[in-house]
Amino acid sequence: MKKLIAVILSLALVMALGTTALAQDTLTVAFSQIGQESDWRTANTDDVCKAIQDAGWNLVYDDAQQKQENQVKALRNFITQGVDYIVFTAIVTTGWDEVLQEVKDSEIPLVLIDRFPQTSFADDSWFTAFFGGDFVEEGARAARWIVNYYKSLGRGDEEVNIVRLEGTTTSDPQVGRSKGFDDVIVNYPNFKIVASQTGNFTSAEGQAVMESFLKSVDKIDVLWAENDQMALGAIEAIKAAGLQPGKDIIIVGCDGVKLAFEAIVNGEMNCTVECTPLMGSRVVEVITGLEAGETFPKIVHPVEYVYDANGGIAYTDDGTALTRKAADYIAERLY
Ligand code: GZL
Ligand code: ZN
Repeated sequence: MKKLIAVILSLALVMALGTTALAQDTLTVAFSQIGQESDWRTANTDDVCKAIQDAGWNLVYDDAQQKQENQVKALRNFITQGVDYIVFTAIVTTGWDEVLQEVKDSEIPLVLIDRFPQTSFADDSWFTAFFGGDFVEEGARAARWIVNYYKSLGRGDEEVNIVRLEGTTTSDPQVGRSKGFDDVIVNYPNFKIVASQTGNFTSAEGQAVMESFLKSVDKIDVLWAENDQMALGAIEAIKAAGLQPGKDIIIVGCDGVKLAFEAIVNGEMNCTVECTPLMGSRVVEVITGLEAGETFPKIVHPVEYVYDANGGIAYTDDGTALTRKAADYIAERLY
């Protein structure tokens, strides 16, 4: 009889442990990342991966090295592995319908960050939540800053020639920032974009395209670079041409990375429009919430600012938000 009780007790124990072990079975979160093209991207990768690991979850990470086909492969691998969640930022806006239909069919929840993929799906049930910059607004802020900067110098009526370094062609930030900038600058006919070409968000390509602008454009007053990395490359080209970046050519970037703050503080750059890469806490918040059965607003943009040398330039369409002095915030810049 004693033996029988011992057997029943040990069975019950195994059952209990078994279920608790199952319940505590850690989540596996997969992250399809674009590549390593900029300081922004590196900061985004580090922040999201650290947050997932700090949450105690298993991380499955894939770096697509700037190739869309690698992201498609990664998404398919995630489905095969049966991960619990997929975190995804799309290198370009198009070409995702087929693989995102497969993700939808797998019923693995999709958490979108950073760059948004266009799809032809009938509704937005294919993703749980998006968190990332408002790229159209970021482009508009750059244009508003340029106009208001010249106005602050009493030079708002001058003929101002602008050259633009575009981001990765057809990526969400390139399409959005270009549109946002165009939609504002069109209201100021004396501010003209005289050349616009992609530098693919990298400093090397930004430098090369700026070299070609310097050879082909007679008078360049302003450079608008759709990310700071390209602006930093362009600064090298401007110096090599014997010109003073930040003075002979006004330079506006986007992201708000530390190297841009340093360039502004040392007078080689004039402004950067912030686009935060720090999305890890939001990813953990959404996944934790989804685990508890919560739902989330589909599109959420972080609060973002604009930084320049002296502060005080208006950059929102109602003119209420004013730029921050980069020197006052450089200490907290970790990326
Ligand atoms: C913006 C992000 C862009 C950054 C670039 O959210 O997708 O990609 O602006 C990065 O620096 O390469
Ligand atoms: Zn938006």
